[in-house]
Parts: sequence; structure tokens; C-alpha cells
Amino acid sequence: MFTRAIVKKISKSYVDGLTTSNLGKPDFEKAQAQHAQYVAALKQCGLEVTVLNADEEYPDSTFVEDTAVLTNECAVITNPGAPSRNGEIIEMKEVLKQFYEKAEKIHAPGYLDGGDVLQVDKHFYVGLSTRTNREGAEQFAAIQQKYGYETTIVPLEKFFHLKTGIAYLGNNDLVVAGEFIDHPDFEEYNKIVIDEQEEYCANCIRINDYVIIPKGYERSKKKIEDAGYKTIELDMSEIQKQDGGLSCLSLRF
Ligand code: CIR
Repeated sequence: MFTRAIVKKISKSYVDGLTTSNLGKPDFEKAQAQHAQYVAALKQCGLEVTVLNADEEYPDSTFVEDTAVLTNECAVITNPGAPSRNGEIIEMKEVLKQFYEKAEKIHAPGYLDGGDVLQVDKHFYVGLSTRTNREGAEQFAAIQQKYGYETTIVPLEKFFHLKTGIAYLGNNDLVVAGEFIDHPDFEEYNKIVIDEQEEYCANCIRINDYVIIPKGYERSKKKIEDAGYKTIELDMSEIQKQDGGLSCLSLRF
């Protein structure tokens, strides 16, 4: 059960942020509107939402998920692997002091983005990507071990972040796409398999009574609903253009 979320408004500089997509430049006003819809959906799920102001200095800073990993026991401030994003942790560290007495930290030469961390109850999966290295993943595992969590490190083949291709819904149900469909680390789960054409829908988020999914992925929507979940669909076009997904836009705790 989540009660809170932290999000950060989209800055004008967002349109010049990092991306590997070929979907074109985002429309700032449309992106802002989509972000507002996202905040409304979090509230519909019952969350109290802390909305941080936009920061022109950090074009990608709306993707707050990458700056921290939050559990019931502690906040881990990450060490984001993209140099242009690393300074985003300064503000987040301050913000999290309101909510957490304990803050842990990933240190260089370890790098880790929150988008590479999937929590399944007392188990974490950490992807090794262009943003998260083994040193960062091992530091994270050592921190979480103190609090009784296990960690499995998963080298990624194609996905940008681990959670670009996987989501945990609860009840042993895992949404999987691409390289995770037949991955040995995820054999023990009930899998909701996302087709290649709908891969973007693998980044969905379960929040209390709902699963928030991107709009326009009818086959995936049906599969998630057939597994017993109520869905909320959100238009994510301008977020997808900057390699972002639903999980990236918030920290939920
Ligand atoms: C970046 O390249 O860092 C941003 N444009 C996208 C970050 C997406 N975050 C995430 O998947 N957790």
C-alpha cells in the first residue's frame, strides 16, 4: 500500500533533454498537460502528492525515479549514471529529509539509476545498464541486505533501464517484455507477456487499487485487466519522446 508520491514539474528545457528515441521533439505544453494528468491519476489512486517545482538547469529532472529508491525502512539516494543528471540528487536528498530519518547513498565509482531497480516484496532486481554499473548495484545490494532485502543483479541486453521492460503488479504477477519474457531470473512468476509492438506498455505501475498504463495499448490493457486489475490509461506521448515512462515520473512510498 502506497500513501505518498513525489513528482517534479516539467521544465521548458525538458524538450532538450537526453533521449535515444526517434519520436521527435516533445511539445512542452502537451508534456505539461500530460504531467498534470499523471498527478491527477496518482491522487485517484489515493496518494498524497508532493509536487516539486520545475528546474531549468536539469532538463531530465522530471524523471525523479532515477534519483532515489524508497522502502519502508530507508531512502537510498542514487548516483545517476548520466553526468547531466547527477546533480538532480542534491534537491531530492533535501526533500526526502521530510519523510525519512535514514538516508543511504550510492558512491562513485558506483553508479545507479532508480529506473534500474525493481522491488518485489523483500527482493530487489537491479539491472546493469548504461546508467547502472556493477559497483553501484553491489553497493545497493549491501545497503538493502542490512534491512533484510535480497538483491539479484540482472545484466541488460537491450532495454534502456530494467523497468523499461518489466513491472511487478503484486500477487506474484509480473508484466514482462522482450529480453525478460524467457529470462531465467523471472521464471517463478506468473507472467503477463507484452507483445513486441506494445513493448512501451511494460512500464506500468501498480498503485493500490489500480494499474496505471500508457494509453493506446489495447492488447496489453486486456491482458492486465483479465489478470484481475483495474486500469487507468494515460497519454504518455510527450514523455515517451524523452525515453520516459510511467514509473520514471514519480517516487512512490
Ligand atoms: C534520461 O535519459 O535519463 C531521461 N531522458 C529518461 C529517464 C527515464 N527514467 C526511467 O526510465 N526511470
